[in-house]
Amino acid sequence: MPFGEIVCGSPGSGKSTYCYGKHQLFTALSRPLSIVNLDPANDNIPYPCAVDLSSLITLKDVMEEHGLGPNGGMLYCMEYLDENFDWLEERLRELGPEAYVLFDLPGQVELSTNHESLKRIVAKLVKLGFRLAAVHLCDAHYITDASKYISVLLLSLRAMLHLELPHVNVLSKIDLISQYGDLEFNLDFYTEVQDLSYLETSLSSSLPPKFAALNMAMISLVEDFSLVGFETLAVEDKNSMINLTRTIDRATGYIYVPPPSSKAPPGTTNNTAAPPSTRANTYALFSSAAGEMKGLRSDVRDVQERWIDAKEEWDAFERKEWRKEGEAVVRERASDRIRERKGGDVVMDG
Ligand SMILES: Nc1nc2c(ncn2[C@@H]2O[C@H](COP(=O)(O)OP(=O)(O)O)[C@@H](O)[C@H]2O)c(=O)[nH]1
Ligand SMILES: [Mg+2]
Repeated sequence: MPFGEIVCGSPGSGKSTYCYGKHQLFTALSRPLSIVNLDPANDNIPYPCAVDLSSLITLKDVMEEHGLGPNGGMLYCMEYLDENFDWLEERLRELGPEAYVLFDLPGQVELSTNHESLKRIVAKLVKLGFRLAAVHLCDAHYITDASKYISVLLLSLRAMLHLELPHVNVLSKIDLISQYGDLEFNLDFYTEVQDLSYLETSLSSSLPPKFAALNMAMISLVEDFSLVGFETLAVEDKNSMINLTRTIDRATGYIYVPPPSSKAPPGTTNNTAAPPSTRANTYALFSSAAGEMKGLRSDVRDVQERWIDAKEEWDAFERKEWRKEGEAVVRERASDRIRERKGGDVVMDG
């Protein structure tokens, strides 16, 4: 039974870049990964596509044929995919039962908050046996302004309630956050969605007084659900990608399932003949998987230090480390060449 991620978020939030980053990371880790592009407006796809929606339908054709604008055209494409789900099913089956699939979605917000097609597509994927998590990307820029932050909280909450999947909210492009000036609170205030009433002052100073009550009502709505929290992502930072991957692996349940080839200790799985994603690995569950996540920058305070408090120092440090690594590679190659040449000489002498 395959696992997968529904990668959603507004246009430009970094969905396709994230898919490409994940492709690079998983290639380095030798972990299987297939990417399905479901965004008919994705022109320059940076990653290798296992399945591409544009071979079923293109936004351009829809717009021309039905006289629709880009937004209506996009919704039409999703409805069309919903109705022709067999096409997708057939291609997904070719990826095999052990596939790990990323679904790169269009950025139209209503798809993940109101429109029924995506919800039906997700339900069909779940019926096929997919274990999915929604990975909802939000540009970290939004946390620099209290009212935008509230809107991002509501949007995330709405997507969580609509898609009804295990949900991982992500503040993307966190590496750019220091460019937008000082944050009013530390990063953990925003990621852990702490006491939102602190935002009251900045909200009432930036909006007319008649909105104050509305703001407070929205704040208490988000707090009542206490569902929303955020991970952070800087796609080019390996540690950031690894931390996020770990969180998602927990959300989908991937970490609890041993790979098909693994030898589980006796008595740790219920039925070794059962399909892999129904075999709960209780051994992993209580020893490592449910334990605390430790890794460089797995704590949001370290993320704050890396990208906000000491960004320049860290940038300089990493540049120095990369240079050292580069020089080591050059030295190694040079000594390999010398060794090869010497080896050649010996043969010639002989
Ligand atoms: N600095 C930075 N830029 C990013 C990051 N992720 C995405 N971007 C940039 O954001 C822009 C939009 O990304 P894209 O993946 O096309 O967004 P999509 O519309 O959600 O698929 C591109 O210019 C990316 O290079 C990130 O983590 N850091
Ligand atoms: Mg995209």
